[in-house]
Amino acid sequence: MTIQHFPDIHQIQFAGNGSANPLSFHQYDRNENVEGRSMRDHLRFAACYWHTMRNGLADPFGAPTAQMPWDDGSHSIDNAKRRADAFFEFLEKCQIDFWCFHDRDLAPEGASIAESEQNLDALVNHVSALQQRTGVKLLWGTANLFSHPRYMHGAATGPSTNSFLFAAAQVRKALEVTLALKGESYVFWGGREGYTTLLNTDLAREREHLARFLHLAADHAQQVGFKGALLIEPKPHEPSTHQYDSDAEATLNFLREFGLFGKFKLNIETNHATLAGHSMEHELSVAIAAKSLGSIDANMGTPGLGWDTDRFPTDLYLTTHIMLAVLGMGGFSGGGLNFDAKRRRESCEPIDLFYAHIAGMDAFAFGLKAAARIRCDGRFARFIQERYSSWSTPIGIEIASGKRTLAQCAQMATQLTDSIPASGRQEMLEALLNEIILSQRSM
Ligand code: XUL
Ligand code: CO
Repeated sequence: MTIQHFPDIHQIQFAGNGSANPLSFHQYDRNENVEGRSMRDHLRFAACYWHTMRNGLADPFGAPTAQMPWDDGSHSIDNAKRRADAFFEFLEKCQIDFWCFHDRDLAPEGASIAESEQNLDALVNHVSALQQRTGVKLLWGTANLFSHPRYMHGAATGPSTNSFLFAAAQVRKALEVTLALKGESYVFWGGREGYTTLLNTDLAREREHLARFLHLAADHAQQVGFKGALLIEPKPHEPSTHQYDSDAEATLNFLREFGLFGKFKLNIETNHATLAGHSMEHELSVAIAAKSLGSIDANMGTPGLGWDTDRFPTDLYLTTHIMLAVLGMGGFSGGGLNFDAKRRRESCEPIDLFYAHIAGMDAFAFGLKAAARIRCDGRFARFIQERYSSWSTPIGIEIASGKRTLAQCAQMATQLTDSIPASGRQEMLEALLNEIILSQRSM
């Protein structure tokens, strides 16, 4: 490596829970075996280009604060390449195996579609070499269909065909470069695919246009030989007042309604779950029940603030719940844990990028081990099995498999002695969760 952008930082190593070095992993030992696989294979960490390299940490009230010595602030290709160099140095030093990007984070938009595509190609060649040199892989790519003023009313759901066409050009190219970079998935997040006010909106038409757009994208992905998963990332609102793919249930319903189910899976993000008024484990459970969980955007919100604050995920209960869900579905196949997270505006030094990602990685390593202990302990699984045990009796099996009519069910009810159901034992189970999580602290 010629120029070092983080010259004072060596590769972060696992030092264990007692270590006083904040530039070391306390929980994440990438080769440690958990349930027969290495931690690294379970967690499949990714860093995102937009927050890590392009977010100056401005907020609605204040200017950017992030110090980025590698970035001269210009829209030149040289600057874009230097940023990519700094990013891959960061990934290697932080032991992060994957990355994610939007087309416009990576390369500047040009004066025409052709020029934008040339800019992107220049960067794709550059990062392709960086991927090769470092062994870092692309988890997913996406197109930014929300920042440019042309998308202010929506991209696929804009009232004019123009935005649909521009969006088609961007997605076609972004899909193709994701394929060229061997991306494992491709994500659609529709920040403007919703409405600001129903007073000017034909909601039924806009939903149909969104479905048409997704059909065209899926067909194109197939034509060009993209074998990865196509993922939709639900979010209820922000920047729109209402986003059509508002949560996992709504998105799955949308996919079924428009013949898209099976062609798309979901990328579930914690802070979007929070904004939708759900827990992350709720959103994951809904996606997994429909065999549609593709990947995870790992962050967390600040419920009291009510914005998409995209904090680094450091809540051990959250990471434990997420990893319980992931282990429960048999692990990721093409997905992973993408830190769609940004430092606080006050965490403005380059070294904070390391502290932030280390914090998230250690929290997930802890969550993975806690989840494995919960599964090994077996008490939750046994409690749930016992709670539904009547459904494993002949009567339960007959009802569930559709062999009994409502009248027959009603007849059977007359033979029952009415009884009070057993306790749900929520508090006992919450204490058990605490017990298992706490028992890991000394490890
Ligand atoms: C926005 C968000 C996006 C998507 C990719 O809330 O999460 O960064 O992950 O477009
Ligand atoms: Co996201």
